[in-house]
Amino acid sequence: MVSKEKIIGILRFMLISRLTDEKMGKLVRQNKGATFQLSAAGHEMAGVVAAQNLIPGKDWGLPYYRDQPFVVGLGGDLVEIFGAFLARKTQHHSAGRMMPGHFSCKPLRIPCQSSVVGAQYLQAVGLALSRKLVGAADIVYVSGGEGSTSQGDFHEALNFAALHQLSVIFSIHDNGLAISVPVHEQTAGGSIISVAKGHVGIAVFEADSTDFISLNKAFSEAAERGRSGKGPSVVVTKMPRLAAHSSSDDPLKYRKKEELEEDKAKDPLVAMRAFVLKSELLDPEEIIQLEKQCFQEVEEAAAKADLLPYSDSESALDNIYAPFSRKETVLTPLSQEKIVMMDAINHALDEEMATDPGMIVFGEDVARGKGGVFGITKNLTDKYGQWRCFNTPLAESTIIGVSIGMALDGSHRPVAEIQFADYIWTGINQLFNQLSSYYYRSNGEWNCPVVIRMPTGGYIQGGPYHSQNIEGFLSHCPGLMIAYPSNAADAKGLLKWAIRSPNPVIFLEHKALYRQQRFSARPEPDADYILPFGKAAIVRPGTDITLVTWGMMVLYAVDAAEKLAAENISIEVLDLRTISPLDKEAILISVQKTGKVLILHEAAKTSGFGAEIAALIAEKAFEYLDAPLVRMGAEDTPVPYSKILENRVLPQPSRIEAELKKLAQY
Ligand SMILES: Cc1ncc(C[n+]2csc(CCOP(=O)(O)OP(=O)(O)O)c2C)c(N)n1
Ligand SMILES: [Mg+2]
Repeated sequence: MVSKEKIIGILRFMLISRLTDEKMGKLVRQNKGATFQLSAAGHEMAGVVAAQNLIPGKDWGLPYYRDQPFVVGLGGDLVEIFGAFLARKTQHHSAGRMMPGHFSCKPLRIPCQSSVVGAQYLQAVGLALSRKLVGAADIVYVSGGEGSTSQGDFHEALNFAALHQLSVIFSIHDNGLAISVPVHEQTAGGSIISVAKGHVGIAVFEADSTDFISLNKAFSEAAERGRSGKGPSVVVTKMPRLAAHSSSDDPLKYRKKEELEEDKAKDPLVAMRAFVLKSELLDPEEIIQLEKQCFQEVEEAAAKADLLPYSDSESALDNIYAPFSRKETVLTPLSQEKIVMMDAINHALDEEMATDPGMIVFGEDVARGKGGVFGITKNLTDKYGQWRCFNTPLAESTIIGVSIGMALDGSHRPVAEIQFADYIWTGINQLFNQLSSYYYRSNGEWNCPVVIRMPTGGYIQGGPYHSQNIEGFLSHCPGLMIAYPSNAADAKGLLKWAIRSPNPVIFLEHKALYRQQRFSARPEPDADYILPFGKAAIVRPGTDITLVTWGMMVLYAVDAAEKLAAENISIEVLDLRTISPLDKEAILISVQKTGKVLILHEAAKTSGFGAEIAALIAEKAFEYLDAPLVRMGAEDTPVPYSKILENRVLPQPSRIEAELKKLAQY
């Protein structure tokens, strides 16, 4: 039985959310400090009832942009909600970085939500796995509209939740429309229910937001399942969307007036009022009094929010990265014996797992004796247990989305593997649109210490899909740090820095260097060695030409420099080691000394990261140049399989030497 107070409380929260929406709508129409609104009118009952079945500050919520009622029902501060709506300097909800309706509140365990429809589901299941692994009895609530269930991420999340029997409640708000698209053009059979029911171990509840009893029963049963570790639930609730999709939308362009009128009969607030009256919990006069109180509360919150200051403009540059500084430690080799890069990486993982019980490794095929297709994570499962190094489904979006979720509660440090950099693309939304900006868009409230390792690069006859170099794409995404080591010692030191960093890091590992003996094998640094990002290495000092490069090309660069030294051409080889942060200073100092530059990378030349370096030199060291900048990269084609074709496309030592000679003679 639900108590009288609880039911009245639910009506009260529903009223507050509705009146908040009405007030916000007015502020937009009157152009009073707000330009955009996503009204939740019609969605109140599902959000509030769900919240009322959870424990604020203990359970987790990932409510989508039309789930303000959930945040209100959980006890979200109204002044903060209005403040965020007015883009003010609030403590939570991003202080004006995110559009209205994108919630973030650490004390309420609401991680910062994005605008990307459907991206929240995989983060929710990752978070639920993290909570399960630490033995917490928390529930993770995640909501989305029926349109969002068309996203692949939704289906990947259902699979992952079912696979690991996670304590997640998926609340689907079925208002029958995704902006203008009716559900019968969205989902076969007009509902996602049968798909959800097809998953083993997921409980599916159908509810209607005009029926408090059934809706509350659904959420209380779902919560009970979650609390007792019985597994995930999907609650699909029918509800009307009583307002436009947003304040920029006009429903009359795609709906008839009569339909809009009909929706009013399904208003959950009307239904809840009627329920409270019928149950004789309040009389009509008491309801009017309650409405008046709520109206007053909303007006006062809006007025208080209007007094909040705006964030100052310079703060737009704050919180791109979480602060972190670790000095380089002295490189003490364990012995003079050299190890190859793949072993150095394995040892870095092993040593960090030994010292940090929260560090976990996962990806495709990474577990047990296989240890990934390159064997980098070999035997970590046997050594540290099945949950410290585990296989994921074959789904890159899952890998990255789950990494985010697992990092959010601070109890885990995910180090995920993407089998080949070429396959990051199916996870790129989680990487570019979610992980990279979490810290920034939440104004530093949430950080995601995730490392994503990716074997990368060509020269192994991997064809178009096992040869890609993607650092240029990655470098265009603020919030990510990117390493691309050329040798075993650097790889070990950089990876250890990456794992300890509070920021998302991409760790690119060249496949052709994994076992490379002549150049990349090095004496192994001891377990304390840490190499901070952003510090290029002068691999070979020189005076005539600066050769800026990274990854596998460092090897070719050093070879070429050695050859040309015999012809009295002195080349300084600079190994960037990390793409982001970029050691601009080292580049400029070297160019100022030599006056000539070759920028060499393995990725296709056009829009490669070399273009950025060329621009840097042109901007900052133009007057030191004695010759035009030279850039060299692969041809602007995919990388073909046949060795003859691959050789033609990827940079070759003979061509590098020829370019350097030409430059020397200029
Ligand atoms: C991945 C993605 N594609 C498109 C959009 C633009 N968009 C925002 S809301 C929306 C409709 C979502 O409908 P639904 O999931 O049913 O939620 P509702 O708005 O009806 O509550 C679309 C297409 C987006 N934000 N994200
Ligand atoms: Mg919808």
